[in-house]
Amino acid sequence: MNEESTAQGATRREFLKAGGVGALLLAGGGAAAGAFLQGPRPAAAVPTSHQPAIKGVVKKRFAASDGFIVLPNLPPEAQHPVTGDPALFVFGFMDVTAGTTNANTALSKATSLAKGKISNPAPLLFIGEDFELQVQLFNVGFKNRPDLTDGHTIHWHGFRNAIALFDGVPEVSIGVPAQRGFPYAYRPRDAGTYMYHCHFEDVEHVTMGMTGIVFVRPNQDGTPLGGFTKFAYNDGDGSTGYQREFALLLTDLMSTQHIGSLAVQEFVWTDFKQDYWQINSRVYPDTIRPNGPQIVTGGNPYLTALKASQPLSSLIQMNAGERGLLRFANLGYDQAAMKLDGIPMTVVGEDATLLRGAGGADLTYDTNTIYIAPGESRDALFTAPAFQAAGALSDSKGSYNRYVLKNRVYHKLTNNGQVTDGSMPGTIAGLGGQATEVRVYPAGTLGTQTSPNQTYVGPGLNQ
Ligand SMILES: [Cu+2]
Repeated sequence: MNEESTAQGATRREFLKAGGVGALLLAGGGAAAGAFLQGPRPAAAVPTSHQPAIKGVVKKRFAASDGFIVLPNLPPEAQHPVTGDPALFVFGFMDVTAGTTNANTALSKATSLAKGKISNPAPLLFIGEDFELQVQLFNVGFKNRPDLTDGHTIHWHGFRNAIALFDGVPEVSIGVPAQRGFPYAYRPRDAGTYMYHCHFEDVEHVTMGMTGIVFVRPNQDGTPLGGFTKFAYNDGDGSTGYQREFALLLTDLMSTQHIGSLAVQEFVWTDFKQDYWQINSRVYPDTIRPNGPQIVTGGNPYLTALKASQPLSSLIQMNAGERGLLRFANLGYDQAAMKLDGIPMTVVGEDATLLRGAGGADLTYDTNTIYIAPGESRDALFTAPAFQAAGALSDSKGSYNRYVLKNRVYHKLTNNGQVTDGSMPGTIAGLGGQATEVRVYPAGTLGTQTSPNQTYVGPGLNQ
């Protein structure tokens, strides 16, 4: 049965020819009207193409709470209340799936694991098309603001098929009160890059850090096409294929607002003026440090804190000749203009939609600057240029050519007005903020990517 079919075996075109919806109801007769009263219509009455089989279920448990992040050059008032170290108060989500296997004690376990200890951004989520994603959210309350009893939600931002109950807008669905849990379920039908965030008092909760990227892998994945086995979309020709993918969440914040929140100071939102612009909740040069578990602490309290609070690297490491997919999502409050100097990017998707027009017209475009408004996403492909030995730099992985990916707005390349001095090995003096690096190594240097944003650096970059 295809989309043109109905329960009665006649095609939709024939019904339209016979008089449209009125004729459909008449043709359906009493049985259809009765079904509405008695419950769901028989399965055969629904076109099968509208209800593809669920391929599997991905189960997660998330906690919502507060915590602290670290950034260079924080104002002196930004202190961790226990250690006194520089730290900025945030809200956020934490994946507690591994620690909360017993459903009966999950809330108390989530509380002990996450309360006051969450990280930013929210955990990176990805799922295959036609799988079901189940996220049990526990609102474990705030450790550092016990006077607040804010609810939290998960809003699946950009999904076409969200059910209102699971949409996370508390005014029209369900907010999760403190000390309660709620099971979210979602069946993604369309591949692409999306985002998710808390929608409870969302202006505050979003800038406080309750933001993350979720992407949906296409059904086409795993089928060799055009020399690739991984794809951004169901393109049918391999044109969105890639070897390595990188999720880049763009956000911004005003440190004074966070400091005031911890000190129980009301914030006047018309005064909002950012002093940090981040990628995956870090600023340059922290953006190029490896993923959290690999960062050597070395007794440095700042790096110890960074590893725990902002574990996701934005370093883009490529073998020469490979194709990379950049999954940009903007949940900041400004438009972002992300520029990759020296490598053209091809935008193949906007807002989780393959850029194809009527009749399959190719609407993709090449650019060196990608403009992304708040709440939007872009999927951009690029090919790592040939390795050039002349002028190459080196890190613990070997020799590489460096390209800079940065917001072209100059004042967003600072960390509260400061730039890095370049003393960290391999970093660019004079740069900060919403910037990261693409490092291109000779072909064959890096192994196959096994997880998004994978980093391949050893101790050399950890100092
Ligand atoms: Cu919230």
